[in-house]
This record gives sequence, C-alpha cells and structure tokens, in this order.
Amino acid sequence: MPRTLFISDLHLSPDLPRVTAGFFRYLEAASGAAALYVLGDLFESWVGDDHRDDYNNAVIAAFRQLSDSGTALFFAHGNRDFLLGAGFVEATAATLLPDNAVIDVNGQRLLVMHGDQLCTLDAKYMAFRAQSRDAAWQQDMLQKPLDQRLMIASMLRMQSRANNANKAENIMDVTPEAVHQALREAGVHTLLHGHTHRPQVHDFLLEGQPAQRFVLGDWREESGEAVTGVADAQGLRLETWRF
Ligand SMILES: [Mn+2]
Repeated sequence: MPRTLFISDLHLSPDLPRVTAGFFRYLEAASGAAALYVLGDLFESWVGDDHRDDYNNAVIAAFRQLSDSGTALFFAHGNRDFLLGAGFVEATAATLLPDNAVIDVNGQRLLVMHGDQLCTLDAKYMAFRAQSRDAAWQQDMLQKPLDQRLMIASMLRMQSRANNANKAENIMDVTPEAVHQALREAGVHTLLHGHTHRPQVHDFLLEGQPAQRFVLGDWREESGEAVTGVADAQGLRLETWRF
C-alpha cells in the first residue's frame, strides 16, 4: 500500500539550524512515498518566489530531488507563506492546493488545509487574512523591491507576536462551527490540518456520524520533534518525527 506523508508548520528559517537539518533528513526519509503534502507555514516567511538566496535554493533543490524521484508533492499556503507562487511550485515540480482541498488517500476521502481559516474567533487575524489573500494586495506587495518586502515581513512577524501575546487561548484555536461547516461543504468526515501547534486526534460527531480531526504539530527547535501525518496500510495516523 502506498505511503502518503503530511507535514506543516516547519517555519523554516536560517535561525533554526536544528529544524532545518531535521527537514533535510525528513525529505531523505520520505523517499519512496507516493505523496508528500506540505500544509502551510513551511517557511517562517516567504516574500516572493524571486527571493532565491542560498537557503531557499537548498530547500527548493531538496524538494525537487524528491519529486524527481517519483513522490508527488503538494503545497498549501499558510499564514506565513501565502506568497508562495507559481515560481516556487514550478521549481519544485509540485502542485499548489486550494485553501480547502479534498484528496483521496488509499480510498479514504480527506479534507486537508493549513487551518488558519478555521480560527474564526480571531477577528483581527481574519481581517489580515482577507487582505493578504487579495490578488491586488499581493500584486502590489510583489512589486516592491525585495529588501523592502523583507522589512515588511519582519514587521508583520513582530506585529503578529505582539497581537498573539494578548490573545485568549480559545481565540487561537479552531472553532467547532468552522470545522463542522468545512467538513459539511466538502462532504467528508475526516479533516487534517496544522497551524494551531496543538497536535492531537479529535473524535466527534458530525450530524450523528463519527468524524475525526487530525492536527499536525509545529517543528520544535529545542526538543527536536515534530508531529507529522502518515497514511498507509494501517490507515491515517499521527507520528512523531525526531530530529
Ligand atoms: Mn500557521
């Protein structure tokens, strides 16, 4: 039975050497998998596909090697790397997923996404999300010089850290209503996402039917661990990757 892999929230950055090394080892270990889904916040920030420094080039080359070896590669946007575009997916020979994507994994239909769109109590973030996903806003941003975009990205990260420090715990999590609505609209009973950094499998009822929500974890520099997703002959499950 083919093996399908899911990761999210690596927040790759030259400031995280252990996560970066763990990422390259993970891609080597992924060799032979049928597919790898990267469900957002792969990078701590992404200011445009033209930002091809040595770090980004090395990441792209590693993905390209995996996809050239026969593993299908899929990327979803996160709230950090929403500017990942055609240039990146072309360089990695990957496919960019829509915000809410229904996929078939070994006969099981599954809704996959980053998950930020489910945090509907966070009005401030939802307003930023609407703005940052607007085509005209993105075009305007991408027309700015690279060094200016890098400065804006670092300002946005500082702002986001300051905002989140004052937010209640429940505001930073998904709302059950948004989860139910997304599953109903997709017509499936299984959801897999990242974003909240709260890895867990949640069992619940959706209109009287058993449903499941798999939450991937973020990649932790200090402990060298990440909760990832695997689907194979044993079904879909979460697994800890130690690096
Ligand atoms: Mn996120």
